[in-house]
Amino acid sequence: LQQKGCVIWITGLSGSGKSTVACALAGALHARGKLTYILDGDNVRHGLNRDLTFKAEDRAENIRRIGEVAKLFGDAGVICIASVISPYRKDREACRSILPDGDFIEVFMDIPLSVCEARDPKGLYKLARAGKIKGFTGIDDPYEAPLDSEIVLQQGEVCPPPEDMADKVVSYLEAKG
Ligand code: GGZ
Repeated sequence: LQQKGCVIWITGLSGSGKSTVACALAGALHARGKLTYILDGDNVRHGLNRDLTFKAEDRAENIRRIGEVAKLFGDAGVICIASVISPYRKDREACRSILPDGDFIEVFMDIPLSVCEARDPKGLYKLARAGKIKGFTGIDDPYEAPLDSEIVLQQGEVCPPPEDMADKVVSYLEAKG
């Protein structure tokens, strides 16, 4: 396998498009003959992390485990794409710190809360506003936006196709060799 592993860490609010961009990115990398694996917060929480809640300590443990698993994939030469809210800066930085320099590439889905809430693909914001979900990120729980991500993905009036967002990540990886 002529491929160096790394971790692409996609952070952002619920409904910001992390999973969609992760899938588009995996597709774009597959088309270039690269082996990838997606660790999606929502999915991992059904298996490996099913013992964890959404309180801060459990979110930290969720991120720590996903970071360690992502590192194992990276060691195996896989491009591991983690798509998790990961709301706390220190938890994300802890994941960065266990990887060799340059192997942790943070992608910030810089989408305003108002846009994520208007999309509300699973109706979770509505439930959070109604007080039926407590501690929902962006509503009554914090999201600490990254200050110096390798890549920031934004949208203007209209949301760019996920493939275009994924291409920005691919261009970054190509530029870094
Ligand atoms: C945030 C929540 C919550 C609370 C359930 N806060 O958009 P989704 O639905 O499909 O993905 C979200 C997922 C977040 O899991 P993560 O493992 O990525 O979160 S973290 O990194 O903060 O540990 C959302 C759903 O779970 N969800 N309750 N209270 N998101």
